[in-house]
Amino acid sequence: MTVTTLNEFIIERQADFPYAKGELTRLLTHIGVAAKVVNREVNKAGLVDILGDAGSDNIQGEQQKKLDVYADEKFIASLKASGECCGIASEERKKIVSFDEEMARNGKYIVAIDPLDGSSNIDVNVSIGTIFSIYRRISPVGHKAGIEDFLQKGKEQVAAGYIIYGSSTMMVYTTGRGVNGFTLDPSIGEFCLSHPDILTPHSGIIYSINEGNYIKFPEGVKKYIKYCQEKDVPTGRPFTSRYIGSLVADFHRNLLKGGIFIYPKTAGYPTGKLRLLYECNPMAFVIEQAGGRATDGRGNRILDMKPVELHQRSPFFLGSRNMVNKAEEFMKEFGDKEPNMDDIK
Ligand code: AHM
Ligand code: MG
Repeated sequence: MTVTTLNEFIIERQADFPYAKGELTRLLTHIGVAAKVVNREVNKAGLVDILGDAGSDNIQGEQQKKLDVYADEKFIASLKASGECCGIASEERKKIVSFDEEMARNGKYIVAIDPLDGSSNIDVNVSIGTIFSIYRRISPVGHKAGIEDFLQKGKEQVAAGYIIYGSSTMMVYTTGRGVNGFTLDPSIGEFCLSHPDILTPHSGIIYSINEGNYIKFPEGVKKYIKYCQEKDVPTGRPFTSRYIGSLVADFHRNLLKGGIFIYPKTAGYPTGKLRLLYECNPMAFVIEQAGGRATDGRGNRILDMKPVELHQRSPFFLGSRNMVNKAEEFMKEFGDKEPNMDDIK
């Protein structure tokens, strides 16, 4: 049996882009290398003194774990070393990182990244992931990257994907020509093509939402959840509820099996919780390339949103096309206004 490694695949696909000079190829390769390094640490996290709080809060005010810091540093170092990336936006950093070195200033790409998503799951040995999004810079080559390079619409992404550190470690990505998944074979230390041309089912039977927040949800979401729970044999209802609390893991399962993931506006998060640049946009690109949909629940495509700030949040509805359509019908009929915090205390 022949195996295609991630590197072989990336190089083969370079021919898809007639003007490509191998820059994106090198960038993706470096992401793969950093993923292996982070994977090694994630795997042995229970063995060494790397678990626990790093003693600092990230800019979202959420507690940061040591592995978040480690992953952030490794991905940034690897992207810088690629020579193709002039700047990075990371969930872990308030401001963009613009590289000063000449080689990096000549890089044509910028990367938005969530180095270790689902961090609340690290110390309980539950799947976590890295999410990345790549754009062509709009600032002139030779200069440092500027904020305008990062505030591009998601539809301008040239590549995006994620790494899931799960029961197996996988990298799944798209360059706008379908979605491909690679599983890390630890015996040879290579990502091998295991899931070519991933397509998500148009309908599924899984819904993923943090139901603990039920009373904080808009009426449309509450009614949609009830719809998912009702018995209706032709549509496969009641649906199954699955929620890990790691976007990457919840997304990956639903991508392969069919389903819907929702993080709506809530009384606590009036603009949603998930970040547009490095959580919503890359996943939206992947799901659309797999035949699904990603919106804000009000019919607005995630990839069409113009970001106004780096750490902007958005309500997020994504997954199987028919399920997202249905959820949006409920939002339209019953409303998408989140309740007031004072009213639910
Ligand atoms: P993080 O970036 O701090 O890890 O937070 C993002 C995570 C996502 O992985 C997940 O989908 C969501 O937060 C879960 O949030 P909640 O615990 O509110 O359901
Ligand atoms: Mg995150």
